[in-house]
Amino acid sequence: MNKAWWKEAVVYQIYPRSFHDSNGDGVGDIKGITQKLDYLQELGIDVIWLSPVYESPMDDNGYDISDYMAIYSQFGTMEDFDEMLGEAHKRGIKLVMDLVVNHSSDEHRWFLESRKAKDNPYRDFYIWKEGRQGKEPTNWGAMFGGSTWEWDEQTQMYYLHLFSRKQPDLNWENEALRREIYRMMTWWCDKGVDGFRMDVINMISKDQRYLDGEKRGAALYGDGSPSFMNGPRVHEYLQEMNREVLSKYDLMTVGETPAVSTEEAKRYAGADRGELNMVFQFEHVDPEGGEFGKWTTKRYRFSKFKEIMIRWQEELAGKAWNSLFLGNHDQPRSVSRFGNDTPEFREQSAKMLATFLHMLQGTPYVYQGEELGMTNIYFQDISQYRDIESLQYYKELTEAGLLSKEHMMACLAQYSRDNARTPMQWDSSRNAGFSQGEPWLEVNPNYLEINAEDQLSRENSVFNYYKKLISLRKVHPIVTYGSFCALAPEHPAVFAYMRELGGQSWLVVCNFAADLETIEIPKRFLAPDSQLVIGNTERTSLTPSVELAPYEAFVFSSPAVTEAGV
Ligand code: TEU
Repeated sequence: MNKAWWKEAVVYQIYPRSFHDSNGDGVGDIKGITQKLDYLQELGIDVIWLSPVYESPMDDNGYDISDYMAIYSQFGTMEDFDEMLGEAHKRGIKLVMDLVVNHSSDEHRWFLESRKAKDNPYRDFYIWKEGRQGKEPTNWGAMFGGSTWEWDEQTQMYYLHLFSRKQPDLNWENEALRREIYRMMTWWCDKGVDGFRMDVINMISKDQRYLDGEKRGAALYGDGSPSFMNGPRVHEYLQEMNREVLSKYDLMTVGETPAVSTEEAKRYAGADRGELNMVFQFEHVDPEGGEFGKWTTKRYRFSKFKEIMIRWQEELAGKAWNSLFLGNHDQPRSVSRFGNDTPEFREQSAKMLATFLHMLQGTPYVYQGEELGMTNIYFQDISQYRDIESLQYYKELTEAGLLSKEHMMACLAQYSRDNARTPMQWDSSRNAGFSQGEPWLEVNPNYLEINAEDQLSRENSVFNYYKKLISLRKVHPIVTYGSFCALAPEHPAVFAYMRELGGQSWLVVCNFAADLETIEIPKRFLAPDSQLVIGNTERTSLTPSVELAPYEAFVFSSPAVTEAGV
């Protein structure tokens, strides 16, 4: 298999608004990040993925960009950015930018021009359509509620927005637009950034027929996704972007691609495709909702989750590269969702999840606070939420009488994006050391028990467990390049697999349940030269049949690993 630095890396995602506030205005900022680079170096991560820091009206916390080449003033200045980049590089940490080019803000100069007149030179930078007998051009529902079409008085036409109405979709059919984007990307690359995480990049090409989507059950709108997910020209655009920009630098690129299959993923990230290095797939984190999508109170099903994870490992092997994640700024906290966030099992299950994820083949992503086992916040009142998606759906679904307020609050408690966005818990001082001012979103009151200062000082903390896991990757190529083989695929609570490279095998066993579970151990790990690599219990040796503690995880090597690696 071809070696690459981004395969060997561990990525840490920073959501700047919630990471660290250096000036007491209640909002995280770039200087705040620079101040915490030593912390990240201590953890051992190689790459930061920085959620958007560009100029923005903040309708969607920066995923609505009004100037791609300027920094949002509450986050700091371009000098602050350059300093952060330089300081990160000094510590051997690379920086990957969030590239949001499916849409811009409606306050971007291009859109302000575009909406002025039908013959404005920027008109075709966006997607404008006539209505159908006084109605929207299609029946599509937007990702944050409502229609995907907004009527514009000035020129008496609708514009398309797959997300909020303040996020008009850019028209990738237009070559002039594409050139502008490549120019902007080149500018960031010349500045020295190390790559891009590309927001909903599989939605940039729209089926030009603009057909109505299927309407399910009581849903208010049709599902337009067949017309824009993995659209007709998306691979052509990415190959062009690769030729024009990406191929000229040594970058890491990861496409955010909701609703992508393994077959599609191989097209985006296949080694020989000249597109991207890897994609984020979402099959394993898509809640099994019904007609209201993610608005459900259902917990995940382990058997389904396991089947999905195994399939991605097997089908991408040798052909494309996996990105590995259990949480991000759009998802619930991983320990609350896949582990157990009660005091009894929180640390244990957070370590188990980390073992499970970091030992798979692919590039692992740590979402800020995950390395501390930070949990969902379980807000009691809708006024505590800030996220546009949570607020808009609450309004839409309860006002239409489709879901009761109580039920919607329960859904939000499980799946609201604000769960991931509560401020980072640094220490036990006021506001968890996040800010001297009033935080823009409430700090989780459990910061007194869960915070970085405490965990750095405790050898058996979640933080120190992550640190050890990350360091294993640095020493043992088997973690990156070893093949994957699933064990006991039918086991209802245990996820077990083997990794192999050269003459070495690693056995990874993770109990996803709060109960004792039994698992049979392959013979070679019972031999005298088999050895514990890492684990979250006192266990140091194996028997043919092992009774696992709740949320136990371990990795054994056969034969034993050496300090210098294998
Ligand atoms: O998210 C893309 C996306 O598909 C979202 O609908 C995501 O699945 C949803 O937030 C889950 O509830 C990206 C960004 O990660 C997100 O923060 C942005 O809001 C969105 O694009 C628009 O830029």
